[in-house]
Order: sequence, then structure tokens, then C-alpha cells
Amino acid sequence: MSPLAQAALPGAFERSQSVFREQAQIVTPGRYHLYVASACPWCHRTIIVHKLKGLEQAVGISYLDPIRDERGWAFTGGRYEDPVEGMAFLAEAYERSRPGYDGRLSAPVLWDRQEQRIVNNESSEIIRMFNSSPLAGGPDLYPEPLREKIDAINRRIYETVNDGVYRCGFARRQHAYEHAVLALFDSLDWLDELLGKRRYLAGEQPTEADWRLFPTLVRFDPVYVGHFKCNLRRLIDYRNLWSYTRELYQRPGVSETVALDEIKRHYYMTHSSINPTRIVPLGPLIDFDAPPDRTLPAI
Ligand SMILES: N[C@@H](CCC(=O)N[C@@H](CS)C(=O)NCC(=O)O)C(=O)O
Repeated sequence: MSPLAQAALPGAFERSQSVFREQAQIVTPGRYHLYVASACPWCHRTIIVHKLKGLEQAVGISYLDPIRDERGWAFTGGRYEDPVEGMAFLAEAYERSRPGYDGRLSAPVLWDRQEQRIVNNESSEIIRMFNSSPLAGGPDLYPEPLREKIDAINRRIYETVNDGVYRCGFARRQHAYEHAVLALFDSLDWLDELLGKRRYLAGEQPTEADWRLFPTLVRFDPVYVGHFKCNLRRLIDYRNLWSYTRELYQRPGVSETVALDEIKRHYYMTHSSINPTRIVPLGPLIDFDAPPDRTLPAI
């Protein structure tokens, strides 16, 4: 079913579009700054690509507190500080960019320090800007010959998996929930089969398609199975998909981008309509460092 048809279901969750969509060429070191919450899966993909492309010196990062209240994402001190602009809330970035702005205050945000405004708040576009920056190193995550394939994979994964888990968790009617859960697990079954044949989604090397999927997979058993009722199966029940998740986790630089404690506290303590007690479960015990055990056909 198309997103339009899904959105038309009574009680279905509908994500609104990001509104700052400018494309910037990241050519001047220090000009752009990334505001993220490690807990958020959309931010997580930008953090991973920033790291894999070696942009630490060129683009600074400030981290937001994982617990969000009605004032939105905040810098609460300590690890969650904005030394660059001295903001206390991410709302200030939106207000400074567009005075009177009253839309969603979402993270991630790519901020232009020179112009003092938000350039872009759409993670899928921020990772493309990082990937193509002349200041970046590392592998090309969106290689020309694979673009069509990557786009097609991204489309299905976005609708049914990345956003799919939210469509399960935030559905307000039984039918909308069931529709989203079935589409989600249909895609996980497809991915498990695909990853029995291919090392990564688009071939032998990871591309942005893998790094867009990974943040959802890493949150799956700790959060989505329980909190969002995505519980037909667990990630660890899918042999290939679970091994693939560990393989990505164990690649250099990746594990340090995964803040499991923040992830759990964010979801369980921020969505009080789903979890009014705000109690954060202790489990599950899950070992992302366990050795991979996929058997792939020789190429
Ligand atoms: N399409 C956006 C979605 C970003 C998004 O929804 N972020 C969530 C955090 S997981 C957020 O900031 N929500 C707060 C709000 O919407 O007020 C992207 O991929 O960048």
C-alpha cells in the first residue's frame, strides 16, 4: 500500500515533512554544525555517516538530552551542551532561522554558523551532503552505479521499517496498527532472505541504505518490540538480519555511536501517552559483540 493509502487508514500515524530543505556544499571547515540526539534514529544515521566520512574536524556536533518534554529537545548541561551558539533549547535554532516558526522542532538539524540559520533538518539529505563533501574521506556511500538500487531499497525500508515502527507504535486504531505491523514484518522477512544471499543491501560494500537501516535494527529488541508493539518476532529470531546487525555494529567507529542507555530512556521516558509510568525496562540482555554467524554464498 502506498504511503497515501496507509495515511488514509483511520488512526494511522502520519509523519510530517521536514521543512528546511536547502542543499549546502560543505566546503568550508567549521562553517556547519550538527545538532543531534544520540537516541533518535534519524539523528543516528547522520552521526554514523559523519563518523565514517571522517568529518569530525570539519563539522562540529552538539548532543541534545535524550529526554524531551513539551519544550522540545534541550541542552541541559554536561555532555548535552551547545558551546557553539549557547542555545538551551533546539527551538532557538528554529526561531532564529524563521522568527515566529510554529512547526515541528525535530532533530537532526544542520546549522550554518556563518548565516546563523538552519540549512536542513532532513536526515536523508544531511547524509548525502556529508557523503559528497570535498572535506570528507572514507568510502562513497552513494556510488553512481548503485543509486537506483539504493533508492528503491531505501523507499521500502523507510515506509515499512524506519517509519514503519513508528506507524506501529503511534497507531491510534487496531486496524492501522495491524496494517503497519504486517508490512513491517513482511519487510523484515524480505531483508532476512536478501541478507542470506548478499553481504550488504546493495552489494559487497555497505552503502547509505545499510546505514539508514542500522539505527532501526539496533533499537528493535531494546525498544520497538515492547514499546511500539512490534512483536511478531524479535530481531534475534532472524538469523541473517541479526548477524548483519552485529557485523555493522562491529565495523570500526560504529559501536561508539550506539548509546543504548540513552535510546531506552528517550523512548520510555518521552512518550508518556504510550508509557505513562516512564519506567525504563532493564532488559533485554543483548550482545551486539557476539561473533557474526551468517553463511553467505561464495562470490
Ligand atoms: N524526517 C526527519 C524526521 C526527524 C524526526 O522525526 N526526529 C524526531 C526525533 S526521533 C523529533 O525530533 N521529534 C520531535 C518533534 O517532532 O517535535 C528526518 O529524517 O530527519
